[in-house]
Amino acid sequence: MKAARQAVEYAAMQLGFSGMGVAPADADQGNCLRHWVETGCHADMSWMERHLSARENPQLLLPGVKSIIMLTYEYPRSDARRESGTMARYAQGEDYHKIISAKLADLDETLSFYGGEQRCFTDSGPVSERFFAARAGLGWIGRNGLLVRLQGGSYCFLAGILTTLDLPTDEPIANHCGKCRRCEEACPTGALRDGSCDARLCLAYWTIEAGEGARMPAKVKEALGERMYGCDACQEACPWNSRESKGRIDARLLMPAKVARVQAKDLASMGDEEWQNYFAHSPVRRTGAVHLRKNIEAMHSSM
Ligand code: B12
Ligand code: SF4
Ligand code: SF4
Repeated sequence: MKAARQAVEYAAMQLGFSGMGVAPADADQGNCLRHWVETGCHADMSWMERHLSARENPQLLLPGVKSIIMLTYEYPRSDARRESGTMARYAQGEDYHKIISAKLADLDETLSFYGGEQRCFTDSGPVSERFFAARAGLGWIGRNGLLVRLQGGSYCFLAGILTTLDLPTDEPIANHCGKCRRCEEACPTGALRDGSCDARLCLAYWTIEAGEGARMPAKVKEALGERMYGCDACQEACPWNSRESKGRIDARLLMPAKVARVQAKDLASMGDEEWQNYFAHSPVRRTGAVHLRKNIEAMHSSM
């Protein structure tokens, strides 16, 4: 199956992915995930609970799966809205799910040619993407809980392909966090502990995922600052992110000028139609105008 691996790797690089590695599908994930859910760290993300068995056992997603191909796709390294309500770097441009899924479909076709059956995902299925990316040698799981790479740090999306093909696998690399704890120190709410992120305290959870009825605790609100959507503090602090990445950035992931310029207060008072006009193709759309307005209100009441 060396030829299949070479073919998919070549195609992935042509399609703009910046890295690829392969993990064995039966790699032991330990009980970190179960412990995380059982101790309530997933807050009200009940989907994390519902698909726990599948996350722990990829055979439930694709019977006969032998290998998991993990891929990285770069996203912008700067925040275009520094002055007017910040947005997480990953969400600056068009929705990555669509961009990456189309590329994964091409890779699926390549693998089918070699007789494989596949399931593809990019933050769209119950698969522990960071675990398999680290097992595939793409980087290590840092104290910020993210996949950190020697080249490019953590500013990348992860995507993967479960396949029934038995591909040559990669070895994990060493953890290079050493004695550094900058991410833990930089986290405004103390959400990071022992390399794990407690969503109940995480600003990314509160500004992106929290359900309609959830009320932001005072401690979280006080720490919000200018964050309108998502949080990058534990990535900004990481020394591995100050190194440039080799991968090129897809222009569709850059923020359109009109979104970069509009003030948070103007977004909050916009009607639904105008709002759609700003965020029609953005991942922010999934979170919705109501949630974004709530974030902006909380931002202003905490300052
Ligand atoms: C739920 C979720 C969140 C939640 C919870 C965060 C969290 N840390 O889990 C919230 C909404 C808070 C969130 C926030 C963010 N997220 Co998020 N999120 C996810 C999601 C959907 C699942 C993650 C998960 O399973 N969490 C549960 C915990 C327990 O799992 P885990 O930390 O990965 O641990 C596993 C392994 O690491 C392993 N493990 C860890 N330590 C050890 C030790 C040993 C010995 C062993 C054996 C195993 C092991 O075991 C665990 C189970 O497999 C993934 C996509 C996916 N399907 O994987 C994206 C994902 C992790 N998120 C991503 C991003 C970009 C973010 C944000 C940066 C967004 C932002 N800027 O606002 C923040 C960062 C917050 C942070 N520091 O983690 C990217 C990360 C890319 C990268 N380079 O790592 C992902 C991979 C999405 C993607 N496809 O690109 N996220
Ligand atoms: S995303 Fe922000 S709040 Fe969440 S763990 Fe990182 S620094 Fe802390
Ligand atoms: S800031 Fe330091 S401890 Fe945190 S992930 Fe980066 S290198 Fe590791």
